[in-house]
Amino acid sequence: MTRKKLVTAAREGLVAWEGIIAHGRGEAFDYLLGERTLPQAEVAARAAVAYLLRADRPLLSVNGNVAVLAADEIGDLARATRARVEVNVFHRTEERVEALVALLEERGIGRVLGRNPDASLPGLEHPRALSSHEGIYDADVVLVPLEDGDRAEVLVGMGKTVISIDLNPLSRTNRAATVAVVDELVRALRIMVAFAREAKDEPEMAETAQGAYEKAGNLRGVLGAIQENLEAHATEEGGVGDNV
Ligand code: PTJ
Repeated sequence: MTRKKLVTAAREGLVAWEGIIAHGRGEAFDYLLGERTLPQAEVAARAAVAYLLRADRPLLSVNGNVAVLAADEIGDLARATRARVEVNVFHRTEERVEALVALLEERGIGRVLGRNPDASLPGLEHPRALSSHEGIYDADVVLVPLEDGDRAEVLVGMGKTVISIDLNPLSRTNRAATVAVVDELVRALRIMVAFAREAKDEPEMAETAQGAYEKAGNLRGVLGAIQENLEAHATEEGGVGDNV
């Protein structure tokens, strides 16, 4: 169903064709993780929410894949964390930005940014650099699900707290991010929404969640879980298991 949704959306011009390739890469990593949320991802997701709740200017960045797969969850998270939402695509055309903003607005997200960029991220070529002062450019904490590595690095270089959601534990985005949530987009966002609702009026809960996250150890744990999963399959009778 997810694949079909993305392919249909790509034909309609909402999702970039590169987004279909990115999805395939994500699926492959999800198999390696055992298609479940690891405890490490849960810890990272809660820390990510804590950063958003404690931010002055939290911002959720939405690209084609994210709008098509998770518009409702993005809306829920934006409301629970009082974050702004900006459509910010890598493969930019004005028509696609307009269609994605309209899609998010139809799903009940008020005043989505992205139509009229008035700022440029340093070090990126023109269409990829466009952003809004009211949104990504002046945000202090930015959630960038399924982000391209170059842009994630630029945002970190600008001094922002960057939160990634990306199934590839080795991606440049995850390596650059302050908090890397290695989980499937919709699974991760649902955990984040639930925790945001729980912690939004509980500052100590958010502080504890932020303090409980240590990035290097968390990513080591994710790689260890992949290794264990592979070893379990490799030692099953008859060789590899059936989830690949
Ligand atoms: O809509 P645009 O123009 O902004 O383009 C969006 C894509 C995704 C094409 C663009 O940001 C891009 O090129 O991203 P990358 O560099 O391919 O990185 C996307 C990452 O997301 C990869 O590491 C994938 O493994 C991961 N990924 C794909 N689908 C999911 C995912 N992670 C979590 N959940 C998914 N459903």
